[in-house]
Amino acid sequence: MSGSIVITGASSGFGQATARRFARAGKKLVLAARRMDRVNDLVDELSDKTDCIGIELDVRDRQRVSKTLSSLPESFSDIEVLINNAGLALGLEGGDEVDLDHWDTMVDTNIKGLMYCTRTVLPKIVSRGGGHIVNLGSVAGSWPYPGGNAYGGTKAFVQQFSRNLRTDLLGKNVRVTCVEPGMCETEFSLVRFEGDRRKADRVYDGMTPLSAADIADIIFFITSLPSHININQLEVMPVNQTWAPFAVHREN
Ligand code: NDP
Ligand code: 8X3
Repeated sequence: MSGSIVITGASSGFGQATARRFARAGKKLVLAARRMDRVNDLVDELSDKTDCIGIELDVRDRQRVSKTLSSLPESFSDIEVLINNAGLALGLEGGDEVDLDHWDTMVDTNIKGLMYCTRTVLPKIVSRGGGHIVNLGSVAGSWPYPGGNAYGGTKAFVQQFSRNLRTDLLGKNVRVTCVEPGMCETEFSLVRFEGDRRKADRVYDGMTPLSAADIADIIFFITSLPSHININQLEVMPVNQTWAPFAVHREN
């Protein structure tokens, strides 16, 4: 019962690499993002390996998510795996200085967009008799760092939402996994710093971050396990990243 794999945020980073990984295995792909030029390039690249379509989707648009994901061409409409990957961080300012629009955008994309996609696709997965939801969380959902404020909050939502879905879906043969990476060099920091390449590059300077292909391999592994196995959460960091010690402000 091999159905299609829907990947949101397929125009870059993890989404793009995951599409390439699944294409190598001949899986049928639905690739979604806002930047259709990139999605179309990816579809062209992968089309000789597998059946593949691109769809223009802003996950923040509730009506459009519902309409688009409910009206896929028939040969792609049997969705087996949804990879809720579209997401972003904006800024690293402290909570007393932050641009409130940034918080809105992160909540609208990372939380609400992920909910819209899930709510649209999940009944289809249940009615086909099983499948898998993979949500992209982050180490920022478990571990605080300065400037992580709302971004970390959105990823904490993703973590707990994933666990709660597991409990809702007991007996329905649907797997749910929250993948929680640490530092990974994609366009993530370029987006976070609004196109400032120097600032983005400095994040990964002098250390070896994870790559998008590393995360794609992990997602492929999780979804390829025998169907009675559910990886609930998978936290992964580069070896050169760990947690910070407690910070103490001293008066003297
Ligand atoms: P990239 O910036 O490289 O890719 C982000 C993807 O999300 C793009 O394809 C973008 O497509 C898509 N996206 C953003 N906003 C929307 C939207 N409103 N509607 C539809 N698609 C959208 O970053 P990553 O690949 O690194 O990030 C992917 C996920 O992994 C995110 O959820 C991120 O929070 C998470 N993550 C990243 C880590 C890292 O260090 N890189 C670590 C932990 C988690 P487009 O702009 O074309 O719409
Ligand atoms: C992105 C990873 O460590 O920059 O989710 O927050 S981190």
